[in-house]
Amino acid sequence: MYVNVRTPRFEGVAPDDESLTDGTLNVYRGVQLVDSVEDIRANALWAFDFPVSLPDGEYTLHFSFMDKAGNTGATTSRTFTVDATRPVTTLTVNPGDLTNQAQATFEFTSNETESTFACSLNGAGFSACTSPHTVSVGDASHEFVVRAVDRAGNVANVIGTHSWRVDTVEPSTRIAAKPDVDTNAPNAEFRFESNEAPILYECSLDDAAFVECATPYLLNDLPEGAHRLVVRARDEATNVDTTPEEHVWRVDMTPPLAPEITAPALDGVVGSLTPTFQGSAEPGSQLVLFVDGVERGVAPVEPSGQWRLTLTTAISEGPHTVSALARDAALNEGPQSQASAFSVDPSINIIREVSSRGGGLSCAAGGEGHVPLMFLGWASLVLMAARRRRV
Ligand SMILES: [Ca+2]
Ligand SMILES: [Ca+2]
Ligand SMILES: [Ca+2]
Repeated sequence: MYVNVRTPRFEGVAPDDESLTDGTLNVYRGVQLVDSVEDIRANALWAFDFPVSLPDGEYTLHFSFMDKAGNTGATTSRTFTVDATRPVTTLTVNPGDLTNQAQATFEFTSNETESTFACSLNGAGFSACTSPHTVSVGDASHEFVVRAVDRAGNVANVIGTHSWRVDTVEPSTRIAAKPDVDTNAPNAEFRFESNEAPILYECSLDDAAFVECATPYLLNDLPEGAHRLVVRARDEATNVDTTPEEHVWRVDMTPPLAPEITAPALDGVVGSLTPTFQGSAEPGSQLVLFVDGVERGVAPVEPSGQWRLTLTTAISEGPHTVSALARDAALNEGPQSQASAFSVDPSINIIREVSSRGGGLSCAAGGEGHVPLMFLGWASLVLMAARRRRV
């Protein structure tokens, strides 16, 4: 048997025998006598605490009575082990400081064989447990304590404790700042946000593998063309946002070519003080029109490459020049086209009107091209329009 005190208590009942005198109890460690207790009264219950402090170890006790003739009677022998030393508990496996697993498994040992263990979770009472020991807990901070109890019943004062946090919820990701969908900048700056902190981000640029990326996230010297950045937040418990955010944009550093102006034709004559201009330019770009070097309007260029712009404010009669440039979606501006001369002469409208009322007379006064020398009669009106084509 095991005892956990150094001065164990011995108890017994002496046989009811008038022929016996007092008894003697000898305690041995191996063959060495540790101490003797004599004068144990016969014919009675007897009990005493052993008078000598016994170091931890195995002992044998011999207990016997002597009869009145001096003969030693039958000897009773017992072995016992003194263990008054508390065991030491060691926690060998724990779930780490932070985990995304609701189940946590602990493994623990004692420095003494045949120890038993008692476990406590979050301050609850200790209950018997064995290693490995698994607990299921929710998203929160937790504390686990385990202590060994040796064969003699000594409870460890060196206990295993572990505090940890469970986080099973994946974080969210938001792109808070990003480049324009169309940009002429080869560098891009992103900013990310999440509902958790501290937080890490992982980025995938143009379908490359995800790599850790801090916010702000700067990209330099991107080649022209389409780009796609996918970003996902990853919390410290390694939960990853399974619905990443993405941004698609295009780097365009190439300005459009100078537009072509097809109407009015070079040196053409228009009748309107708010003439309509037409031509072609880079599809999808914006056409910026200049009359006499002054910007007079902006018009979209159709996917076909055609554009058309009618002035909204009048220009004066007489000679003018028109030129244009194209500005693409990334705001690259191409060169201005060479200035093209044209004239405004409202009188050709009268010619056109006269022509249409007179019927049957061909007239090229459609707002473009030249008007040849003509002579027309209508009522009392006689009008001569003379133009010399300058080619
Ligand atoms: Ca012990
Ligand atoms: Ca989380
Ligand atoms: Ca471009």
